[in-house]
Amino acid sequence: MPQSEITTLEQFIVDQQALHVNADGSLSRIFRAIELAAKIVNRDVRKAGLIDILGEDGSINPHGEDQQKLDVIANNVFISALSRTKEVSMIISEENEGVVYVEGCENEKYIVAIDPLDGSSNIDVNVSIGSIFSIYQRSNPENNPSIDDCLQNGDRQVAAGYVFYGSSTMLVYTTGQGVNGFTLDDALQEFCLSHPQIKTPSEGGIFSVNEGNYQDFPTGIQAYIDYCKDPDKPTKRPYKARYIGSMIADFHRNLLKGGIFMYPSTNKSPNGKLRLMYECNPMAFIAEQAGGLASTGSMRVMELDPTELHQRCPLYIGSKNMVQKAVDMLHQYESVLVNR
Ligand code: P6P
Repeated sequence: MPQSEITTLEQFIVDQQALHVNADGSLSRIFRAIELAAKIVNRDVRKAGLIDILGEDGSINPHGEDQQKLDVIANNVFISALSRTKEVSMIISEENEGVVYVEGCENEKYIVAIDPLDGSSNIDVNVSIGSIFSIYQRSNPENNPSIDDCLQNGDRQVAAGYVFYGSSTMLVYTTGQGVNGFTLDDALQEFCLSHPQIKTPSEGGIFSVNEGNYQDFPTGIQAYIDYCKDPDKPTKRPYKARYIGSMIADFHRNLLKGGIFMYPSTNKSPNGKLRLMYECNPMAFIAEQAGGLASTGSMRVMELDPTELHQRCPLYIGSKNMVQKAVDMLHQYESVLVNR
């Protein structure tokens, strides 16, 4: 790409800010902080095998899960970078039980929800992982900050995105004006616009689900998985089964090529496994902005009003016709776990 055609994330942020006459630069400062954190985490992820940061940290996260060392490093990096912007009053993180109140920023207007390193169980086996973020404005910044400010549904997000530490490192995000992808040029250490205005195909040939849980899925989802596997030339089935065990990797491939990612409810996890505030909502914002769908099976993910910081919800996300088909079959069989 000729040098003159490179658009860096920094320039893109400046250009986007210029489009909003009332923009005061505070959201831009948050994006710059996320960019810096992404570069630091990328550096550590890329050398994880060379220095002693692989494996478990020995501590337990709020959900009773063993924390990987890189989980802790990534969490500290993102919280530090966001706090230093002086634009963020509260941070919600998968790695922190409660709200992180940023000292001296009680009356700042932004809240950021993060999964600092999603898929961390894959770190030690060199499988792609990622960081996810979701940004809200406080409904009442003049009031004392509280958890109530944080419990907003996904339709109220002002921005959302993910950093994908894959064969290349990408930052993909939306502010509601479409979805743009930036690839990190290692030599320049700049995220450069590589995927402008991403649109996801309405149909796809990939389904992503942990079939190890098949017996425990709602009947309608079992039927949809069987449908994906049934040979049918006109609809180009059987679809390809692709499941990496790292949502960002599965989501990103399906976003570009077309496909559906599912994490249904099961007996063991009646609300699925994935977290609403910092996994499902940000990915749903991106999916819908790219022309796809994101459903809990009962409603659009972004309509679900949160009641807890770390609540889970079932997730069906990706190409709109595939998601619609899966949800239709779920309802058609009318078999929710509670009635089985
Ligand atoms: P399972 C990683 O832990 C994660 O949160 C997602 O990134 C991934 O898609 C999912 O869990 C994998 O869960 O139960 O299939 O191993």
